[in-house]
Amino acid sequence: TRLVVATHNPGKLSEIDDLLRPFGLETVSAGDLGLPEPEETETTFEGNAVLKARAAAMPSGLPALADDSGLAVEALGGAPGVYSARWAETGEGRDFGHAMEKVWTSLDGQQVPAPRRAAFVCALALAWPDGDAAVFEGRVDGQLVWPPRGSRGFGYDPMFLPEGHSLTFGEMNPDEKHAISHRARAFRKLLATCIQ
Ligand code: ITT
Repeated sequence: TRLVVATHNPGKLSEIDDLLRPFGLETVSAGDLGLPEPEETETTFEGNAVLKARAAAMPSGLPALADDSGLAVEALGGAPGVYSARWAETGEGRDFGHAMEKVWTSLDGQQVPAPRRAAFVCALALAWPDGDAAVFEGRVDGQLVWPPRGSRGFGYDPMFLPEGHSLTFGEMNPDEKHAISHRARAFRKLLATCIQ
């Protein structure tokens, strides 16, 4: 049976494909099936992940995996959080140079001991055609750096320095990122539960 990977984000899709590769599953993207993108109306990563997985599994009749993720900055009370993609919206699509600058400038004048602490969070949801779903969360803690460094990865990767490392996610190759990323951690939890 095929698994729908319910994301329209090419950076995520490529990472999820890497994580799934060892299992030899046949996958198809939501975009290739012509499935519409649901509106992300929930206020939590888990809620949006389940919403997106169900919106792909129920109409397609196939199991579906969805990812809702984002950057949570401690000094910003967890923002941009579930709005991470929306912080990048400009009139003409997404611009993460602009989003990273917005995060950095929002920290100006913040009177907290460690204003640059942040985490990436990822909720992965697996849904079945009948609407049943399971969701798993992974996170990686780190610090924000300015200016951004590196051109690999996607989204906010160039400004995120994972704890205990000297390269930002934007400077790491995919395997280095998978060894510690929020997405890979959520994926390992999903595997531990779903594949016995
Ligand atoms: P789908 O809903 O179609 O999957 P999306 O990009 O709209 O794609 P989200 O609503 O989950 O997905 O937005 C998450 C945003 O958080 C994403 O656009 C990135 O900017 C950021 N993000 C998530 N994981 C990231 C990672 O590993 N590295 C850098 N940025 C990441």
